[in-house]
Amino acid sequence: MTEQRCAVVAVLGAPNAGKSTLVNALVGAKVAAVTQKVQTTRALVRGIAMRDDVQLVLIDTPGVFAPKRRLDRAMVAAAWSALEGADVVLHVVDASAHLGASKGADAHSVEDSASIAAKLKQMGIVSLLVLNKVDAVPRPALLELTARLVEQGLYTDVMMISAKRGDGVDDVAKLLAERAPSGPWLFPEDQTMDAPARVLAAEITREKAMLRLHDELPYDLMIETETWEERKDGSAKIEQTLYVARESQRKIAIGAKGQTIKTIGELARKEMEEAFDRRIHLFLHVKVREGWSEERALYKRLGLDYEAS
Ligand SMILES: Nc1nc2c(ncn2[C@@H]2O[C@H](COP(=O)(O)OP(=O)(O)OP(=O)(O)O)[C@@H](O)[C@H]2O)c(=O)[nH]1
Ligand SMILES: [Mg+2]
Repeated sequence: MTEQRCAVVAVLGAPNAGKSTLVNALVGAKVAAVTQKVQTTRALVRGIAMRDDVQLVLIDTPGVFAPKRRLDRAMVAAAWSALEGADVVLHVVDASAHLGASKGADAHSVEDSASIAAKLKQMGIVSLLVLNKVDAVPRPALLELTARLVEQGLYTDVMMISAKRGDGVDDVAKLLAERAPSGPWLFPEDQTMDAPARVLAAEITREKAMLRLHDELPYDLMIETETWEERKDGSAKIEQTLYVARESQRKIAIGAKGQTIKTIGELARKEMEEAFDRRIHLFLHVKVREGWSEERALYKRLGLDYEAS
């Protein structure tokens, strides 16, 4: 038998760069929530992929940005902690943000991305540059941007991809497999993620809730899977609570005649049935929990450091 090879890959980048989209595409299954809002990913998510008999353990991280609140600080600290034990670092950069940088969110993305590059340099870490969202960028501008980023001398390789369309994703997998050191696989061959099913179930619902409620309460949502009951017919009954910070938000989340929460629940249930390959009975409750983002226990559950500075 030939020696096994395995690469632990840290996927770093500014918020909204497309890190989770890329990890899902590499794994070939949904392991991480994706939305058009920044700060979707809150803790480290591991996706596992096999390529040419090489195991790729992809660590999706929260976007790195200048943190203000406690939760922000813990998320950014978690992102950097992904470097510990990583064999390869991917720096995912949103090419379309760099070319539209006059707008607010895009300007943030460029700044955050530059500070990631600076910190990697300071730490003496070389990474692979993944220029994402090339589907949204004209070719000449893309080449000019690439030249500018490569000039910094921080990257061993540059890949231009569209994680959303899947363009170039296989090239990323191939390169990662080539760079993988010898070492035993860390997970069984057929496993695609290491989070328990109830965590994935909560992430699925949070994604649907964020997509539905993004104008009203993008960041003030937390979902917990309270119960998971196996039924004799092979289906599962899942009860989840969607926590919001204020009573006014609870009304928004429920919507007129309960229509909003019903829609969120239907979308989440459909995706769970696909993810878990079985029938799901989903029950969603909405509760107010003031100051949940300051609760110590929550950080522990998400694997975040409450005291992160
Ligand atoms: N046009 C285009 N959009 C993309 C591409 N990849 C991702 N997106 C979109 O960019 C947005 C952010 O994607 P995510 O994968 O959630 O980004 P992220 O880096 O994980 O974001 P955070 O977890 O918030 O840090 C979503 O609306 C995606 O659909 C791409 O290749 N092209
Ligand atoms: Mg993400």
